[in-house]
Amino acid sequence: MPLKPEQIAEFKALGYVLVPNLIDPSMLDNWRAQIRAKFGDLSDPVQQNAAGPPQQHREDITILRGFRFSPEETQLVNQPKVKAIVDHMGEGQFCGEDGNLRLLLPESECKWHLPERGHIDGYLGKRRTMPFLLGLATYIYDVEPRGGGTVFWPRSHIKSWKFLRKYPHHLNHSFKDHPEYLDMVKDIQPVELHAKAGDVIFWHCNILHETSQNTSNNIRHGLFARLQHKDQETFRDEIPDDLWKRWRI
Ligand SMILES: O=C(O)CCC(=O)C(=O)O
Ligand SMILES: [Fe+2]
Repeated sequence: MPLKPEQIAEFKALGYVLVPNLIDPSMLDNWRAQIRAKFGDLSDPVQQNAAGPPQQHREDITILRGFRFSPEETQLVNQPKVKAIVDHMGEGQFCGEDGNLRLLLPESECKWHLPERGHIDGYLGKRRTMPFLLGLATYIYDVEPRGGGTVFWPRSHIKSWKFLRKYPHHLNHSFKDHPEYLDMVKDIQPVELHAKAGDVIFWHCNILHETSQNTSNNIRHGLFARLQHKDQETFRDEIPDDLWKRWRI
């Protein structure tokens, strides 16, 4: 089941698309059971810490590092409806393994606000381990508004591409803090993508996005996978004259 034409149009225009209901409820139950079996009761702060310490810059984020669902058929990238869409978007050229499970802990007493800045997963400064990628995100439990949905800056993938066309040497830097880039994206209203468990967000590697804040009472369980292009080494420094050159949509 590939994307519908209007979903492709949305992905191209906004830089992301949220597709409802791509994971079977039985698989969601399987994932929840695997997480419980491995980490116990994650609502207990001691268990959260044991599963992965808070991030230095964000005490409310814990990444369950290195954890992968098993067997492989249970991984996000191998869910039939997800795989069909990924294969369609890149004609089978996107590959990679399951991503990180990121917990966003509730701060129910805090006032919710949008993040001020975003980051870009592709073109990651000097290391640039994955310059070209397709991002996937799903939530393992429903995420309500202000409950920790990832925030995206719509259409910023096009701004990133235009910036790099003008300043190709910035491929080697993290250009997201460049004054001219900041000026290009300053009028964009970021959007919090809250969603039901099992909806999947597909996003372009140039899109600005950021972890939000969770003022609900529930832990946000986010599963994020980054699928690289299998031939990325052959075009590592390319800034294409057509943004959709390597895509098949
Ligand atoms: O935690 C989030 O909502 C965003 C995660 C993210 O930026 C990433 O995995 O690349
Ligand atoms: Fe990211």
